[in-house]
Amino acid sequence: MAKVEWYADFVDEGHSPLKDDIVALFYFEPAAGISKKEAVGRIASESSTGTWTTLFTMPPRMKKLMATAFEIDGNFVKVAYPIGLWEEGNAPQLLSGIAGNIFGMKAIENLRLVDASFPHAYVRNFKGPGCGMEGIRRMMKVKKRPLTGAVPKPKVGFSAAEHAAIGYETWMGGFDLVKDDENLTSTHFNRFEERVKLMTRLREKAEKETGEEKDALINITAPVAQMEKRAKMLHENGWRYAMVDVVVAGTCAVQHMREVLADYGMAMHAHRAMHASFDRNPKHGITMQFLAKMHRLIGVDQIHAGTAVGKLVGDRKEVQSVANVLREKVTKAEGKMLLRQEWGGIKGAFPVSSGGLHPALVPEVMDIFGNECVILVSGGIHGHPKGTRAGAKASMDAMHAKMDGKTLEEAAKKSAELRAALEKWGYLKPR
Ligand code: CAP
Ligand code: MG
Repeated sequence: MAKVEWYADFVDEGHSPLKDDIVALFYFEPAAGISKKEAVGRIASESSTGTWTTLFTMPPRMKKLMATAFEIDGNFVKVAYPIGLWEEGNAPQLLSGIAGNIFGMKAIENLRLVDASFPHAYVRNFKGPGCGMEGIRRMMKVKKRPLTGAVPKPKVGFSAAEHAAIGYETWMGGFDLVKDDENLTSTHFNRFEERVKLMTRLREKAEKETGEEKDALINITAPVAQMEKRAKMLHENGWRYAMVDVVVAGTCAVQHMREVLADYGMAMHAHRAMHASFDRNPKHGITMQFLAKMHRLIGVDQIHAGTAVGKLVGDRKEVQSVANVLREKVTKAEGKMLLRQEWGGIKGAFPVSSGGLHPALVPEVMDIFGNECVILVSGGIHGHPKGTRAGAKASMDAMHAKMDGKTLEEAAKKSAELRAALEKWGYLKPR
């Protein structure tokens, strides 16, 4: 019988990737009756030039564009992709390749894209973060400590005036940033334009009263033309950040808005809502490390990375590897979690730690991330027995205690706000 399929042509365990190849690491489980070799052949084929059957004819250049599965180690496989497969600077096209059809193949029971390493030939087509960590520290005049912020809670429902008033209390408690929640955009009770106007007024008041730089992560997520208008309005009102829900917005929109915001000299805060639909299952989907890598490459300035101690998934090892991907000049390989990545001139981006935090957990988050991060404490300040401003101050006092090498109990002797937070929550790790 004529040869029906050619998946085996995409497997060569002795293959050494070329300098300019993109190398992806997958976790895979073959379906019943499928060998590992057949499975990895399908992964390499379907994510590059192949299809399910042999073909009548093929131009000779195809040979040079085929991906090669070359290192099978248990349920992990590395696949080398010739650089010629990829359009310069087009992130969505890369995802359609190495994170596209392959997740739906019947011959594969489970598949997870763990990481990918990009050669300089690919990285050089991306600009990375416009501000980066240093640019944000200069912009906010925060030299050493983590940046801090909070979302008005409950998530949505406040009028623009109520929202701005809570924002003012947050700033006056010592926080740098007031963040919109991921599902707040422009609702009848809190129109974007109204919120910007009122927040601008209270930002100026808080900056005057504190002498500190204050800003906000105002959510511009919407169809792209609307996002452009919202970015422009933020810029015209002196805001230096904009927030985008990057997973729901999509890679094309994020790439475009990175350009728009960088032209304004503005930083992009990337919320990652929806990420857990594909990154929490250890056997299937796409890791947060890889999502973080793509967004640093595209050029967000900070992105949520988890807490390890809060209410949402992501253990210590994962959040630290995400932080490495975001911050390091060279991300070192880490077992079966991370491939080595040289970032060249691409600036580092801040990991954002948020979700179920309260003052007593701030030092532990700093143990995990160090100071090069953004810490968002939202319910954990608005639930403080003495209110938002006291909650923010309690969190700042906890942060300064950590930086001064003091325990929270010692610091609480001089901070009624921290003492009240400890009395309410202790060291609770919410689920
Ligand atoms: C946190 C939060 C953030 C989560 C997102 C929320 O509020 O505003 O969206 O941190 O998760 O809506 O839950 P709390 P992640 O501080 O009150 O929990 O950071 O893991 O992407
Ligand atoms: Mg939220």
